[in-house]
Amino acid sequence: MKIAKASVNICSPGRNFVTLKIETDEGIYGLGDGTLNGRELAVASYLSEHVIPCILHRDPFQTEDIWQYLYRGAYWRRGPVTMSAIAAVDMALWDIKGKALSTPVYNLLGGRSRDGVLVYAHAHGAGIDEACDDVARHLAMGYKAIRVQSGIPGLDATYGVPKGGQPYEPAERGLPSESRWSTEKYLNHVPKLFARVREQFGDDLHLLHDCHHRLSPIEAARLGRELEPFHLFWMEDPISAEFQEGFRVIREHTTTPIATGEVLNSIWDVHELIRNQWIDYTRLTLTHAGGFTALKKIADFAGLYHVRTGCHGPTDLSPVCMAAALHFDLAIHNFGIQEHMPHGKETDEVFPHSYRFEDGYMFPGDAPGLGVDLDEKLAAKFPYQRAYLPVLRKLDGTLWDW
Ligand code: EZ4
Ligand code: CO
Repeated sequence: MKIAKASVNICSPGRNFVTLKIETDEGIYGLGDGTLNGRELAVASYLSEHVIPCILHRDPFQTEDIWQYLYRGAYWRRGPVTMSAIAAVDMALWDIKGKALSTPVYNLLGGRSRDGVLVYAHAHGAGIDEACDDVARHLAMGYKAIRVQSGIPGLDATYGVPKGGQPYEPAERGLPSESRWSTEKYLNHVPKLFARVREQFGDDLHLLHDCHHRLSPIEAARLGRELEPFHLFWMEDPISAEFQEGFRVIREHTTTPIATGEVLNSIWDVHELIRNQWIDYTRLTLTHAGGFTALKKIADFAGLYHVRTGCHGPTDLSPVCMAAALHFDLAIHNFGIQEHMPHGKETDEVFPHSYRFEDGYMFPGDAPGLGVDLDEKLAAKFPYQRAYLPVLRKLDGTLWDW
């Protein structure tokens, strides 16, 4: 079997997605997600102009050699654009392998290591009362793990809390919006939020929180320590993820488990964090970190240090990535949890899939390959629209990490 053709689909059914379709001379095709929120066209042109011409006529079963060719062979390595493009190819090739062998991809990764994939939902509210109502709503849906974010008194907008009642969606169409930030107000508020949530909902529920890169190591240490009585599953991205050594300070001060890595792209971005046992969960995703071929190695390395996985799973990764993540999560040994932000109706219709949610767990389904498709006719009705993530400034106007 040979790769006969490959094409990039860019569509916007609710938000932008970049999908690579690889077709073989035997009529089998595979899909890969290359979506990079706010920088979609960079990955699309990297694929069309620089990657597709190099993979034609190759054997699609050679996932390791093709991965090495695109990574080592390109001389220029790493970074979100490159690694998302490599991931899209890798995912599509594993999809082809599964379809050619008539088996779901998880069987090619070691087979099922568990019955289902524990997922966490997002609960949020303008204040503590509203956030608690949203936790109750997600509990009623069956979720066993819930991330909680709430508005901060004195700040107009906060990460993870949408304006109005709609689901949280990080990207906004048009140019980037700007909002203001105060670390002091945030640090004073968050322990109160979790005190209330634990008091109201008891000990069984797994609670998570995303600091979204905004603190210094010692500020994160203070927050982690103050959250200890509420036993979080994890405190996510307390500081900017590329500052690997900064995590040492946090670790020395608190037993609150730490997760990071959704913006990281390779083993070289996390190996100090893992080797020094400064984190408990890696957040790297298949799409932004080079696909199955790369993430399997990162997970195996992390497993040696009792670090588990918690793949990023926002709406800005397509259902192709969600499907791929569920195969990965079901198969690897040191799986921790999977983020689940359900896609909107339009997205789900453009990407029909076999995965499903039931009683707090997700299941990839038993369709051969990834079990996800792209309805290209329907996708054409939703053309790309420029969109960006917001930009953040401190109250005095200093540019800050969003
Ligand atoms: O801000 O996916 O844990 N989830 C997150 C996400 C990220 C977006 C960025 O595109 O932090 O909401
Ligand atoms: Co996050």
